[in-house]
Amino acid sequence: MLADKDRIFTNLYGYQDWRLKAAQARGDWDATKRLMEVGQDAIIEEVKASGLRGRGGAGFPTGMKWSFMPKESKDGRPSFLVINADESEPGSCKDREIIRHDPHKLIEGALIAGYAMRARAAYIYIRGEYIREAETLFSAVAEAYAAGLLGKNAAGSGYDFDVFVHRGAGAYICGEETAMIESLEGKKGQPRLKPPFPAGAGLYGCPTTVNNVESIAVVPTILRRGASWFSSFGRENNKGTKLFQISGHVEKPCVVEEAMSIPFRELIEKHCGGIRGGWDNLLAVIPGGSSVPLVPGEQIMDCPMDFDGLREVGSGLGTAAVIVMDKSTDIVRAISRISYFYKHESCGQCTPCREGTGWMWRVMERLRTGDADIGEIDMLQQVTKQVEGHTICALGDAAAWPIQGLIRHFRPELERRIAENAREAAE
Ligand code: L3W
Ligand code: SF4
Repeated sequence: MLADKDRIFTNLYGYQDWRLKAAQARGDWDATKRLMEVGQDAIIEEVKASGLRGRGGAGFPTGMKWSFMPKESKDGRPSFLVINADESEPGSCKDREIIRHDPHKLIEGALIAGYAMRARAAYIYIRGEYIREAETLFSAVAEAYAAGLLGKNAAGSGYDFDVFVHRGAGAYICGEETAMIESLEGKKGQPRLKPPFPAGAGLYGCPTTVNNVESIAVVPTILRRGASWFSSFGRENNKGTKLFQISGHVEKPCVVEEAMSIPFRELIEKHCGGIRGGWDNLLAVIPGGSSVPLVPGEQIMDCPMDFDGLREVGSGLGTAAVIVMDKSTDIVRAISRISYFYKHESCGQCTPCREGTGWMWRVMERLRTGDADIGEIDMLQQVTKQVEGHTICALGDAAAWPIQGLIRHFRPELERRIAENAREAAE
């Protein structure tokens, strides 16, 4: 279990004040100028050495992403950092806790990351439903300006840097990085084709890096304690500490910072008081937010909770939103509800997603009630393959994968419902 002294988010539960004075007493904003003095390239190298991978779902190496940003401005164009606080993935609620209780870690991280990438400003895009969190963030940013930590000569570093907070309006798709950029520009939030990646042409056509809240908020501590400290947690390719958000049928749902790669059973035993009704009652787990396939209980027990471990069991770490389902769960209904979510949130600009998500949801509903033909299970599987990989953004994949997981692991349950429905109809 991660020792208290190794926790980055020391106010995760809000036992202390989030405001600047209290944050400084916990070590935030301590000699930030000195952290920056090592130079922009040295900061990027340190983040690379730490092994930090993006905490928003895709796990792209953070230092490498930063290194794609230009060192010299082309045609006088500024560079930007965009921080993705549009936390909308069902099951995910970690960025909310950071903003509620440790906002200065994020703001200090924004300055350091922005400086490393030679960015002129950071835009924090926060989901519209996070009303109180946005208020906290606005106040924390104002405090930082008032204390000279942002703006001209930020934190005495000689570097000018602004932070703007922008509220979203309730669309899940605005969490996709290029849709977020469109939305920030005042347009409808629809993903762009990549490439070009944002580092080449992002916000207002300028070089831009989009990073998740957690990815940015851990940076000051990584620099203070050193890359080797951060990389001492987890295992090769899966380094650091990580916020896990455990919901569903555990005794005590929680958000907790743990070492990456902690085995599933240990995570649940130590922090959630076990599975409701005991381990024999575990049915399945969605380990990374609704976009990743479910894993049957018996296959995840000893699985290291990291990018590689969860890939080996046919799923993914995603945002580390661990949704636990016990045997009381109607698993077909649960996945059908997730299908409805993706149908509802599709931005509609590409046909396989716009049409496919509605199709998949309607077939899922028929399978839920059993009012389907047995051949529709394979047909649904084929439809998911037509959607997966054939769309502009990852929402199409995210809609396909949970259904593929259901068919892979729970086909007998689907067949049972169809047979039962047919039997009842015949009676
Ligand atoms: C430059 C290249 N940049 C990749 C950058 C790219 C992006 C990052 C990852 O989806 C996942 C999705 C959801 N040159 C580059 C490059 N990049 N190649 O690296 O890119 P990518 O395309 O792998 O992922 P993505 O489109 O950012 C994110 C999954 O996360 N997810 C849910 C997310 C929900 C939240 C939330 O609510 N907070 O994050 C859960 O699994 O399905 O697969 O920056 O530009 N050659
Ligand atoms: Fe929009 Fe779906 Fe296409 Fe993404 S995959 S761009 S959400 S229609």
